[in-house]
Amino acid sequence: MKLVIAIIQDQDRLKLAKALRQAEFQFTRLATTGGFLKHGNATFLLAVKDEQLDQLLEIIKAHSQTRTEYLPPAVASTLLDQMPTQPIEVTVNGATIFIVPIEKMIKF
Ligand code: 2BA
Repeated sequence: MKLVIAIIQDQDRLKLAKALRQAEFQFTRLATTGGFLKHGNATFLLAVKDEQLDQLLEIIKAHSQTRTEYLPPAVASTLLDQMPTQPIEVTVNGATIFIVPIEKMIKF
């Protein structure tokens, strides 16, 4: 079994949750915040059998979208060590996914 930790953009959380339910995946959804942009994002936790992994990744890929953000110089200067002269372009991936082995899963 694997634990899939998927960080996706807030705008995609509802459609991804719906698709996961339709495919009968169990999941936990956390409201999280990106350390750089300090925007809300969503983190999904899913424990799945190894043979379900490809299907799960396809669903996440199909329901998460890469977007470009433009940070005004004044906002960017609070995140970086310098004051840029132009807005900073930031590409936010549709999903950042960590896959880790599960030694044991227990429910009481
Ligand atoms: P944030 O930390 O808010 O980062 C949003 C986007 O800002 C990132 O998109 C990246 O394009 C950019 N970015 C992050 N740190 C930067 C820096 N020091 N300098 C310049 N640009 C920077 P993604 O890489 O697609 O990440 C989207 C979200 O996924 C992140 O939101 C964070 O919540 C999570 N994430 C990404 N990589 C991670 C990692 N290695 N560990 C834990 N969480 C991660």
